[in-house]
Amino acid sequence: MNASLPGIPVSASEVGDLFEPLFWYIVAVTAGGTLLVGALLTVFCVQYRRQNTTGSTPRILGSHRLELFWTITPLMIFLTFYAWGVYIYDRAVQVPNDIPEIFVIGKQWMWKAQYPNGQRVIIGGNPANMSEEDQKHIGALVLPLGKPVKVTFISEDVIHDFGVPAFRQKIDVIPGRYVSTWYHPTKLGEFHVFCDQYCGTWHSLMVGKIHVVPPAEFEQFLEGKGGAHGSENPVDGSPAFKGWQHFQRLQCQKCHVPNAGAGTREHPQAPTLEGLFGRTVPLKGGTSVVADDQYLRESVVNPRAKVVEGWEPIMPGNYRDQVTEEELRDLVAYIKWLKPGQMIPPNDKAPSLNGAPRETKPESGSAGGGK
Ligand code: HEC
Ligand SMILES: [Cu+2]
Repeated sequence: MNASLPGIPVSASEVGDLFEPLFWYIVAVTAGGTLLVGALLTVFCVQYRRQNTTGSTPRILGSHRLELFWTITPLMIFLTFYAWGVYIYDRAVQVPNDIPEIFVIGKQWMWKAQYPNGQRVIIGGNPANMSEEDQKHIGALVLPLGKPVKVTFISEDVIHDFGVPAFRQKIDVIPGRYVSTWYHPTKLGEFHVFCDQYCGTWHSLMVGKIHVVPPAEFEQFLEGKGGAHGSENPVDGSPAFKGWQHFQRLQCQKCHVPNAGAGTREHPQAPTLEGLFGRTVPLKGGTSVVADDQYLRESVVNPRAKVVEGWEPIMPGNYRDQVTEEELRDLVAYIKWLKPGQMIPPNDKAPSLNGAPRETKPESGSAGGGK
């Protein structure tokens, strides 16, 4: 249903469209229940009022059949809310595979979004408190019509919540943990984003817009021609490419060399990171863990939490002080991209919507890892 009633935003996503009928069904059933009870109350009050003042009231005993009827009937009706709700909830939380991933960081008091090719936008916030670079990216979260996207969130500081009324979706954004949802926009237009979790003085600045645009316009925006949506800048490198730069700056390659253990160096100090993503990693103590985004992030900021079997816990434990959540995300993107023999990303201008490292500015001399 899309009648735009006052106070009820239009529904503009697949989950929103699924949710609308359920919402109106619950409104109808509960309103119907209220009216029925009210009407019966009125009728009974009139019909069974005390009419004469003599004699005693008749004694009426309960009926089990009646009790069961008016207990089980409403129960069954209300359980339909549950069944229908579970179906939609499941749809909302199960992120489809193989859809592009946008990464959003909540930060007092703005949202920083990054697209797979490195395009960035900043939503909300006070321009006076932003770096000049960030100010150039103030805009809206641009999404393509009819194409589902995955959105992964993390917070730099306190708990925030990314709420999109038109999509009928909101998700808590928590420090130290990646959480994901997905949006499938079904309508063109501009829709509100709110921070739905009180997060300090300028909580009210953590608001902005989502622009749903035709896919062709979305591609243009990714390439940096997004004038109407903010972010006029050309893309300055994919997350994986930036991650590789941080990798070198932080000297990770002093220990993590290509093909560690396969004879590249006599005594490698650390396991190779190539092909790590998605693998099952044996841990000291006999347990194991699948190397997902969360594990990669934790391995960098808290290396003692899970120590890889067969290696000494010598990795420095203070990287969290040296990188922002954004830079951490780039590092994770770089490690995810690493396949055997890929330690040094290609230095070309190939389009990289799959997130492969690339750069758009020529760079002199690569201080590549493991040379
Ligand atoms: C002083 C050497 C050293 C440095 C520098 C170092 N690491 Fe490590 N790293 C290790 C060792 C040893 C392990 C395996 C033991 C463990 O889990 O702590 C490891 C484990 C890891 C793992 C988990 C590997 C797996 O197979 O599960 C990741 C991811 C990682 N490091 C990333 C990084 C990144 C990113 C940097 C730079 C910011 C870095 N490391 C810097 C020594 C180092
Ligand atoms: Cu907030």
